[in-house]
Amino acid sequence: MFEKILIANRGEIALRVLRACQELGIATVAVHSTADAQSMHVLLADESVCIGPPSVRDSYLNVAALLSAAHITGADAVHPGLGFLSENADFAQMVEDHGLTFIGPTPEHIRMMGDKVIAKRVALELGLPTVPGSDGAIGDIDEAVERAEEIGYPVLIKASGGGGGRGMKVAHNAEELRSQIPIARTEAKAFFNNEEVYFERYLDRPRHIEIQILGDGQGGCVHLGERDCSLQRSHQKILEEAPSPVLRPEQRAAIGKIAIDAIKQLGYRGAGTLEFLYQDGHFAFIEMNTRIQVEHPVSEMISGIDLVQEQIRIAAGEPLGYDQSAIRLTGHAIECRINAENPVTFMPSPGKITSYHAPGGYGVRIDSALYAGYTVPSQYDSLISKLVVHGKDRRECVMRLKRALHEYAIGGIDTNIPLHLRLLDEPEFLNGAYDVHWLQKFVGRDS
Ligand code: MV4
Repeated sequence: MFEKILIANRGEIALRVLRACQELGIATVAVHSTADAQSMHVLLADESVCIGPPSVRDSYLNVAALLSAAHITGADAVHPGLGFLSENADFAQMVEDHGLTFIGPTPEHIRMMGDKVIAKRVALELGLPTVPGSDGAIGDIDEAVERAEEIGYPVLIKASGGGGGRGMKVAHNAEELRSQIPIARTEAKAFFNNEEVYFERYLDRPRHIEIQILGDGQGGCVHLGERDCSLQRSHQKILEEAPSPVLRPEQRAAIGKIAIDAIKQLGYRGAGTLEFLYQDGHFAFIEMNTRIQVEHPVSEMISGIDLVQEQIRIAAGEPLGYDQSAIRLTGHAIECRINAENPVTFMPSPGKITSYHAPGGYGVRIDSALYAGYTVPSQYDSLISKLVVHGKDRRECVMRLKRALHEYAIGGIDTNIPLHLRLLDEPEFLNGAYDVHWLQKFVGRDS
């Protein structure tokens, strides 16, 4: 097992990784920008290194500074957390080239899944259901139109270097497809430095359902069921739950088996997430994430498995040591993402936390690096806390979540807690009848 892990991240996820290290008896190195010197992950780590000024480019994305910090502290592994360098294959390779262990998948798997055209082709080969589309990158426009006529309009043009919803374009007919492809290419080149684009049949009211998997790269592999992440606004997830309110146990078992078969064939090592669109009872693979995700706690709460500890054990070369028959998914879990933002305008609301009281009690978990007196910096994203609640069923979980949200007191800044409370009173949320477009309509309704 590792003796010392450098945590190449900040905020709640840095603290999440730090806690896993401490429970495994592993020493920790925090890194921080000058804006984060007083952060919780820095205060609780065994050692800390300042890696640069507030701008992420010069600090959390500064590979030379991170590798130097690992070297001077004698760390033997690097946990990238999420965002930042967590899905950067070159960084993973560089960490390994410096004699350190990258806590995550191989650089090859990261690179493969980072290219959405390759990821989709691999998914198809592995037996995952996908949405019919251009079958690879769009080359000749006439060929693209011909293919679109076969599968039917509307189609959605996506960037191969994209993901997460940026730079997508809908085309309702051949004329629109012809005009949108060059625009999509230009934008893709500008956003992702990769002009490759592809298209898929457009699903008009999908849910976003993702499967959490763990593989050890030695044949061991399990899934921890799904998370329903359909409640999003501008491609920002707001609330995630597990299990999905719309899946029956047979459907879960079926897609879970397909996911495990795929991951085993890949020889995948680490934690990963297969993202699907789900509509009219059918799953279609869209992307795979090769990192730990923000919403991983909901899977932990229903499975009792500490995903970050498992990431570390797997990276150290330990076999998973259990199979799917050992996985028992119980009850229901919901995560509310608490953002420092105005609950009506969604404008960021950084600043000093003047008072802080976190909820507690049975089934309540807070993943947050906040404390009274801390100043939420303006340079980073606005996620400041994750309230994660577990209950024996969805009804109990929702009631517990409501009372926990009412207990939560964050003074000095605006948060979206009022939005979460409104959401939990909404009949369509309560009966689970929402798709990926529902929340956007809900928040737009009375503003
Ligand atoms: C789609 C789609 C409909 N049809 N693909 C957006 C994020 C990116 N990961 C995939 N996205 C979508 N892909 C086809 N073929 C609709 C979306 C989509 C969406 C997906 C998940 C969560 C929120 C979304 C919001 C708008 C559109």
